[in-house]
Amino acid sequence: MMLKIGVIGAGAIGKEHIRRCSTVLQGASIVAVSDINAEGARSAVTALGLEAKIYDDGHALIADPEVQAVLVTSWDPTHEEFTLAAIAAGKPVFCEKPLAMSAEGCRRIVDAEMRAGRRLVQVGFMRPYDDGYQALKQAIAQGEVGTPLMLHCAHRNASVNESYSTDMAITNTLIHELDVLRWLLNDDYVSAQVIFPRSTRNAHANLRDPQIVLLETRSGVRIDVEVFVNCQYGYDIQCEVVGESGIARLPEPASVQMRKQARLATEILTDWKDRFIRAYDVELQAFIDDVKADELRGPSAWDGYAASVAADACLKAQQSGSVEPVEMAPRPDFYPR
Ligand code: NAI
Ligand code: NAD
Ligand code: ISE
Repeated sequence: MMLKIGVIGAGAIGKEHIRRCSTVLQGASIVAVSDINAEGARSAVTALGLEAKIYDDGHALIADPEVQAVLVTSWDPTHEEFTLAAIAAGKPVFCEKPLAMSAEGCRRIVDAEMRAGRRLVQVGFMRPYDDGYQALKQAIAQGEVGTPLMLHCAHRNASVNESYSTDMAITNTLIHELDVLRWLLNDDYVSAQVIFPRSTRNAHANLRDPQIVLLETRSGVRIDVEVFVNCQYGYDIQCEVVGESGIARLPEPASVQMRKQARLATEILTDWKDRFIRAYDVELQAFIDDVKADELRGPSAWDGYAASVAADACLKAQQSGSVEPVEMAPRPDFYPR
C-alpha cells in the first residue's frame, strides 16, 4: 500500500522532501502540494513529472480525502496552524522544525495530540538519525570518555538572506542543537544565556551574528554553542564532548583527502541539504513506515515542546543579557521518552 502524502510548502526543503518521497524512499507517493506561491508548488510537481493536485490553501489540502498524511515544510510561523489542522483531521503529520514559534504554541499541539489519543506528529529533527551523532551517542553511553562535563558546539552557515533575523538564530538554527544535545546527553536544560561577540561585517544591518549560547543541564553539564550564519567558508556542524577521561567529537562528513600543491586538504560542504542528506532520508522513511504501522516513534510533539521551552529562554536571554531559567512542565505518560 502506498501512503498518499500532501505537502504544504514547496520551497527549498519542501522540494527536497518531495524528491526523496518520489524517487528515493519506499512506500509513499506525493498526491498534493500547496504553497502560497502557487507557481512554486506547480514547478515542484512538474520538475519531477508527478501527477499531484495543486492547492493554493494548505487547509484545503489537509481536507482532501485522498491525502492520508501531511508534510509541513512551509515557513516557521505557519507550522502550528497546519499541524493543529492535520491533528483535527485525524491525519499523521510530519512537521519541519520548529514545531511552533513558542513553547505555548507547541503545548497547544501536545494537548491536541493527547486529546486525539494517539501519536499523530513527528517533528523534522533529523540529527538523531545521522550516523555521526548516533556514533557519538553510543560512545558516550558506553563510557568511552567517562561522564560528560562540557560540550563545545558550533552551527555555522555560509550565509543567510535578508529575511533572517536575530531571533531566528535561536528558533530556526539553534533549535537543532536544543533538540539533539538533549537527546545526546539524555538530559534537560535548566538555564540559558546568550552573548553577542563583535558582529561580522558580512551580516545584514538588522542581524547580530555570530551569537554564543551558553546552556546548563540538570546534571550540571555546561554547553557552549557558537551560532554563526554568515561564516562564509561553508556549512559546518561541530560537537565536542569533554568527559572525565577523554574527548569525543562528532565525525566530519566523509571526504577525499588531497595532497596537492604543497597542501593537505579535505572538502567542507556548503549546504545543509548535502550535510544531512542521509539523515533526512532515514527520518522520512521512518515516518512513512511508522504511519503504516500506526505507531509513530520519531521525534515527538513533546520533543518539539522541550526544544521550544529552551528556545523561549534563549530569546529572553538575547534581550536581557542575563542567565534565564528553563522551566519545563512535567512529561505526560503519553510521551514515554
Ligand atoms: P523556503 O522559504 O525555501 O520554503 C518555504 C515554502 O513554504 C515557500 O515556498 C513558501 O512559499 C511556502 N509557504 C509558506 N507559507 C505557506 C503556507 N501557508 N502554505 C503553503 N506554503 C507556504 O524555506 P525552507 O528552507 O524550505 O524551510 C521550510 C521549513 O523547513 C522551515 O520551517 C525550516 O525551518 C525548515 N527547514 C528544516 C531544515 C532541516 O534541516 N530540518 C532545513 C531547512 C529548512
Ligand atoms: P523556504 O523559504 O525555501 O520555503 C518556505 C516555503 O513556504 C516557501 O515556498 C513559501 O512560499 C511557503 N509558505 C510560506 N507560507 C506558506 C503558507 N501559509 N502556506 C503554504 N506555503 C507557505 O524555506 P525552507 O528552507 O524550505 O524551510 C522551510 C521549513 O523547513 C522551515 O520551517 C525550516 O525551518 C525548515 N527547514 C528544516 C531544515 C532541517 O534541517 N530540518 C532545513 C531547512 C529548512
Ligand atoms: C535551516 O532552516 C535549517 O534547518 C538548517 O539545518 C540550519 O543549519 C539553518 O541555519 C536553518 O536556516
